[in-house]
Amino acid sequence: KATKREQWSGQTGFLLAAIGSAVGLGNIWRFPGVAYENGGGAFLIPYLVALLTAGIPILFLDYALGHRYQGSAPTVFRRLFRGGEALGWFQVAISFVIMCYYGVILAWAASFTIFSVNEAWGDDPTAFFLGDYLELADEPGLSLDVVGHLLLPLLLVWLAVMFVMVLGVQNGVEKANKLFLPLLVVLFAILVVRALFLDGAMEGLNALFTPDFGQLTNTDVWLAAYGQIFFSLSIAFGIMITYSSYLRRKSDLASTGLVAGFANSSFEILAGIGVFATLGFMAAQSGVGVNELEGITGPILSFVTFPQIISMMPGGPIFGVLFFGSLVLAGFTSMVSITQVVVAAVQEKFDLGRAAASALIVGVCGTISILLFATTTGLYTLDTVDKYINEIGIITSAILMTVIVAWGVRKLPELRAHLNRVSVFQVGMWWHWLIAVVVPIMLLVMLGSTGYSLLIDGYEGYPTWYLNLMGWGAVGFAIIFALVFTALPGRRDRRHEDELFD
Ligand code: LEU
Repeated sequence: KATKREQWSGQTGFLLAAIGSAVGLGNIWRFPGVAYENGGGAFLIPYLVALLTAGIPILFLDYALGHRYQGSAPTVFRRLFRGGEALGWFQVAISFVIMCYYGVILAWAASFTIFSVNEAWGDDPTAFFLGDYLELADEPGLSLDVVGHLLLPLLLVWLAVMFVMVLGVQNGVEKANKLFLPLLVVLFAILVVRALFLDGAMEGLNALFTPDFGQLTNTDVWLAAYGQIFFSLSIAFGIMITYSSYLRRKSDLASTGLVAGFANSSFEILAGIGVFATLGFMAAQSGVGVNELEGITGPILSFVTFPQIISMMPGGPIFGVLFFGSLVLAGFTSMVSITQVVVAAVQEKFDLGRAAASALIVGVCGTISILLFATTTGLYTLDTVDKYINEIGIITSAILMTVIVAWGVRKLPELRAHLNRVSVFQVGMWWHWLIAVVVPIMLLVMLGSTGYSLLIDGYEGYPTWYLNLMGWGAVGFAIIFALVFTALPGRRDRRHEDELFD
């Protein structure tokens, strides 16, 4: 059966969905910590350079590929070159892995929205999050001890995701974004304004924005900036390829990309302001400098430090609901986008209906999320998988994609013409240089250096067997997944080059 491809209702629907995907947990719980650790205000320089030299160019590449070749990632790359399907499935595999743990963080955020109402964490938020809530084991490992009370929120998250998936691109994904994104902006704006009026807010902002220029010569800082950009913009692992494939023929790709890219970074900086104003308050209350505070990174920032602060401030519960509610809204629209990558790919390959494909994928991912991340060792595993799949998986995918398109099949001129066809913003030759030369070199250096340090120094002092199994294992899983799904027999693709969407 030749069903017509789903479509967004129009360009605005697509733009909102693209921003909804980009703005996510990464903006609120990852960016502020990364910026703080990497030179504060000075980090903004590498960050902007990374956005302009890699983020926006690869965003354009994803858009051009998805829109021109009209398909999910495996379909797009198969149409692009022989054997390309495997690269597409590699991207799908990365999305699948991220999907499984992203849902878990979303479930925590949902629980904490409710916990905020009566400050359920009592007077020891650390013990509450790590002990009462996660029941975290002392040592990283693989326990099959599932923590019972984590199941209900997780189940609700998966059901909500499935509900949106079954409704489809226009009635599900687009509507969810049209509802949640504006709501997020309003709630988060209230939160930031409130934070700015807290005692000590300015000290916090100083800590974030005072540049430590010495850090500019530190390669790790540059690597962190490039690392942040891919996850944050949802690029190079299938999301934007999939989303742009639902755009109508006459769509302005490049201008939309610019708006989406800058909207995401603006939100990121806004989150930085909100979070640091709040940290400034905490520092003032505890009589220390902001740079003496601990617990400013990763899950601890959102789920331990914020609860501590919420308990200190007047009207804390409202602030808490705003903060965790924003995490849920932002995370949910990202979650939907990442699920769509997998659902669309499976649907196309095996000729399945939306409902069947969604049920299958959400079912499998839901089970994995429970067995790996809702156990007493779940936090360690989540942390490890996240690190390796981002810094090795996504970066490898981006290198393969840029090198093959630029040097293997030499499609950059064609793709640039495609971008410029109906666009107000015209993409110039600079784009070829960035995609063909600058991005691959930068990312290769990055991959080499991160890979080397992970091999030699490990990560967070976790045991080697564990890093091999869960970290390198996650990357290995993505490769095997790609090969297996490419090899499986599927629907034949009868589309020819000359039937391209142009
Ligand atoms: N861009 C999203 C974020 O910043 C993540 C992506 C995996 C959907 O949270």
